[in-house]
Amino acid sequence: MKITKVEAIPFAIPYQKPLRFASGEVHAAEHVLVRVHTSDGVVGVAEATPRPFTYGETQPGIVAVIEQILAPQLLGLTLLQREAVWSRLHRTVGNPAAKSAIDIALWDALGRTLDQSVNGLLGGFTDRMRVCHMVGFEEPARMVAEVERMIDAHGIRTFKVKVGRKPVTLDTAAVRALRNRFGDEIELYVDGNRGWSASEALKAMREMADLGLTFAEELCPADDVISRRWLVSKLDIPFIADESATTPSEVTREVLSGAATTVSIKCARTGITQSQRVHDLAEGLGLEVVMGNQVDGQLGTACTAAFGAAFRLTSERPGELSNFLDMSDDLLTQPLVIDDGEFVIGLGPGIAVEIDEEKLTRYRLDR
Ligand code: MUC
Ligand code: MG
Repeated sequence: MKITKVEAIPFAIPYQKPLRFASGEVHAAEHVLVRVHTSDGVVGVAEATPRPFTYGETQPGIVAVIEQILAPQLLGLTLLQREAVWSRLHRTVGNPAAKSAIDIALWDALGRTLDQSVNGLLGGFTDRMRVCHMVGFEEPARMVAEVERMIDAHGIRTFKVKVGRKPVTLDTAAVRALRNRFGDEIELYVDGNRGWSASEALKAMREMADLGLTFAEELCPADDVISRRWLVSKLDIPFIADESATTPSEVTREVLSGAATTVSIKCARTGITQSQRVHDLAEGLGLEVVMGNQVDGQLGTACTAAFGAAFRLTSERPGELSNFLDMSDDLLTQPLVIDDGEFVIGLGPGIAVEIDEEKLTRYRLDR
């Protein structure tokens, strides 16, 4: 079970439809496939998603930090030494996506070695997750059409709508159009990706007070410390911390200071090991959680679903598991399926998905 090699392979797959939100936009999955090899000949896989507008990481940067700094420190450790792995990864600050992909690939390799699913190793609560789809910035009519497509084609009934544009009426009109068209048939919540000031956010939320939103996520900058607490104290729905709570200690700080009441757990930035800690912390503090999405491809989504379904708390809410549907292709031998609004996770070894080597050859950027 000793780690013998860690590969970082950049690849690019275009989106059929870009996702636009307040902090940036994604037109192609310019991700990094991480493969951890062991002395038993097992290979664990994971996907790192560079999100420079959130964490400062880029695709070449992720490849470089893995090849030059992170991987050499892990060689010779075993798959069971995850605490030692994280203490070595923590010698380098930042780089959450690079570190998380290594951690996920280790878990995948461990599952394959033991012939057990990662879902089962973590908790095995259920084998399915209800799905929430993220709707990016468009004209209201196009956002309505996208929701209609997701309901008709996949039975999805929960939608996270991106907000944070100025003037706020651009977004409030879009959310209202969705509620008017679909009524109580759908659940809606909003994510501002830090786009508004606290006062703009409050104005927008008051304009949408009659729309039955479940949550508001990251509406204004976390660094606006007092304004943000003021905003959260004025809202009558839970406030999800996403970019402001990317580690267990940030979760503690945000929640205990009154700057958030709910947490987004993203395996893409806390891997499996640290996501488990965020989960345990949230459970101990009595918080609702949402399994979030870093605009992941199918490999990242399969990991999020395996993790989310492993625990009661994380499987209670629909997970954000569907934005890979907008990609033109992916790397897996068997595409993931969302049917009747549900994602049924594989219970094969590891994360229970396989990389299609021909597709990897087609999309990799390093050969
Ligand atoms: C989200 O919840 O904010 C979009 C950008 C990003 O970093 O994460 C996604 C979704
Ligand atoms: Mg968010």
